[in-house]
Amino acid sequence: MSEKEKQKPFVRFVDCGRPVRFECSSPTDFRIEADGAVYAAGTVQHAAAAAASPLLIKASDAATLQQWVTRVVLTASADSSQQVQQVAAPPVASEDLKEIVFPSRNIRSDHDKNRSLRYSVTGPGADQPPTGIFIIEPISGELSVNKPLDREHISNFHLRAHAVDLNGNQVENPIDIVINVIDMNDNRPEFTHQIWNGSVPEGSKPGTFVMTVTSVDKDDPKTANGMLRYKILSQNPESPTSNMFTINNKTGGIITVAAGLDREKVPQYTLIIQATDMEGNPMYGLSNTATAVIRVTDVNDNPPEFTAETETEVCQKPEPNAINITALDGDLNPNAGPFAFELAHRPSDVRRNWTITRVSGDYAQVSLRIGFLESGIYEIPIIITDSGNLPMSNTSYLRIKVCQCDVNGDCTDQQHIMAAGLGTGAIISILLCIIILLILVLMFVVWMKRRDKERQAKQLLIDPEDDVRDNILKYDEEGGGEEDQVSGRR
Ligand SMILES: [Ca+2]
Ligand SMILES: [Ca+2]
Ligand SMILES: [Ca+2]
Ligand SMILES: [Ca+2]
Repeated sequence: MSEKEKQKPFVRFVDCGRPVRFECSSPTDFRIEADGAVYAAGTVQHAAAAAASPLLIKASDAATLQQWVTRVVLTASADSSQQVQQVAAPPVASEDLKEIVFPSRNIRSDHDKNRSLRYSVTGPGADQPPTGIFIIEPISGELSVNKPLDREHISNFHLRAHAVDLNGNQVENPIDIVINVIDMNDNRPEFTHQIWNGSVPEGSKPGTFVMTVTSVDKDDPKTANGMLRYKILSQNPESPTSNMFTINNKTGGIITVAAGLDREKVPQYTLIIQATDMEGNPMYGLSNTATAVIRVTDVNDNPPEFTAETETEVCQKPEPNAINITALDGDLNPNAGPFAFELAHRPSDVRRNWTITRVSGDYAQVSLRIGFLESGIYEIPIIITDSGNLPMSNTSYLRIKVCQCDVNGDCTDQQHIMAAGLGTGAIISILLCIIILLILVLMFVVWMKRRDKERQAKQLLIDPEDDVRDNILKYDEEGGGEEDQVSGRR
């Protein structure tokens, strides 16, 4: 690069009307003016030196805090003896300045000082499909971007620049121009499925792998624009804790992080997963969400039990009375029914007195095995076993009241049932209340009778005016009662 060239800007950036501030990555070799013009501060000998530390130009918008960085690739002229200026120092076009004529670059030959030249560019992006992206001003040699660029579609262009005189004679060898399109973050991460289905057995330990979700970003994965990070936004239901799962932020692998998965309580969880580019930066990154549905699969962790009634009555003599029993298991088949019903071996009289018959998978009948059983209350231990691979069983107690029955098979010794139903204390209390009530009634009747008799006696002997007073005095003096009446009669 000659001294004269150093006085001219070799690339000029435009601010697109924004109040941006330009910065240059190697201020010792280059400088950038406020108007976007880039000057070489020293002599750039070879492109290889520049390629080792690429020249980066940063534009910052102080108002919105947005920043744009673009890279200028410097390559040597095809032949330094040729006087085409910096034709091989191509601009790097950026995706986000799509419709702006940016950056412009003059392709000029020193020959045009003497004669008029006409410039042109050829290759894909110029005269070959996709045509017209790059245009060159024929007289000034200014190269510009004329159409939107999309790195995700075409990441670089190879153009050739030509200079001919007015007679059509080639005055320079054609120059190669490589234009690399700098990636901009113009694509959101996209999940490959909107709904992801996974499953995990209940009771799994923390750290158990569940599933992996995947999102893709069309931007350059070598830049932050295409570097994704995952996170769980929400979990529904938040039971037994709000953080039952965690996600590997780079791989999207979901694992359990807490104990307490119980299908019988929460058979399914729904997670909202978010993927964000710019390495998960919440301020600048673009995000998208998907749903992960995690089914909790059944494990045999519940023994079967009686469905409801565990207390019943039966006649002393067998037939036709059999007791129906049904069982229920919190698990799903085959960890639940069909069930096996069995009388316990102990106490020994259980199997001697009773028999059990399975009617269906979850239904059996208990009946008397012997011809007669004394009235009373019997607790029958029944072992119920489920069909799980590792079966679970449970001993449930059936409380049977054996009673005398009439011809219809109904219990006749109702007083026993009442006695059994009410506690001794309650019965005593009721009897005491009745006795107290009877005493009160008796006292009232006696008092009424005595009053009537007194009245009849006084009416005959004493003046009616003094009657009441005298009666009271007498009552006070002698304490009242039967004696008074008796002495009065005498
Ligand atoms: Ca992106
Ligand atoms: Ca992009
Ligand atoms: Ca079970
Ligand atoms: Ca279960």
